[in-house]
Amino acid sequence: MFTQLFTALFAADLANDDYVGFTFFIGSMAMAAATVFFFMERGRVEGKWKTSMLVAGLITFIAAVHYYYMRDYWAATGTSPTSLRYIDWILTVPLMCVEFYLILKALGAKIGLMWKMIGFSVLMLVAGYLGETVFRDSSAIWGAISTIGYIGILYEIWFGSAKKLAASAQNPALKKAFTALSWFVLVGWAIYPIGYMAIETDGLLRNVLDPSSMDLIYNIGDAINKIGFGLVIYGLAVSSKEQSPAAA
Ligand SMILES: *C/C=C(C)/C=C/C=C(C)/C=C/C1=C(C)CCCC1(C)C
Repeated sequence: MFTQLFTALFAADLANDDYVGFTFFIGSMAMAAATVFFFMERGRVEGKWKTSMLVAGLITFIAAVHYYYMRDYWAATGTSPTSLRYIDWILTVPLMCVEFYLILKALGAKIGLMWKMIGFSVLMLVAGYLGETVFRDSSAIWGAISTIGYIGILYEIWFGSAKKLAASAQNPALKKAFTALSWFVLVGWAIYPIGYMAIETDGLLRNVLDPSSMDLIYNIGDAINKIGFGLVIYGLAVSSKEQSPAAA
């Protein structure tokens, strides 16, 4: 009975030297734990931060479910779960753009800013997916197209209207959180193109990186970015409570 239950729940098999597999298992558990945390803590924060906390929890929840499946896929095939990976990203990366909008909304951010950032993220991910699947032999070109979307998001938060709105904020905690999130996008997200460059046909780092390091790099990136992002928002939500309400 117990063994049957165990096999049903943990059908995936993990070899002792499968380090990429380790990160799939750790990733699925870490995302699940973070989801519980963000949903539970949501009840503790001030009303205006509840939506941001909900979205932070949704991001890790969507990732937790995909990691559960990616983990099994990797364990069964030893190959990249590319489609599951990009389905996860096409849902979670736009939600991270929504987080920027939610933080800046009280400062007068327009909904167009959110859609612009989402548009850039879709370009980034669709091009990346095509480079990893249909047009793998010309992955470098698709990687370059994808980078245009990435730079679009970077421009918006480091120099564009998002940056200007954040600079106008009175709340120092909000400014700090915005800067932290911007660093996540600049440094944390830059991890992904490095993984992509492991593609064996024409990846720029194919002579340095083993093809399997792509999943290792993506998994580390996801844990840092999705959980870290949520924690910054949580920190902002909690710190605002400690200040006088007028300071927001
Ligand atoms: C939670 C998932 C996140 C934050 C995923 C982010 C993914 C990227 C920033 C991917 C970027 C890519 C490029 C900039 C060029 C090469 C192709 C990609 C899709 C790996």
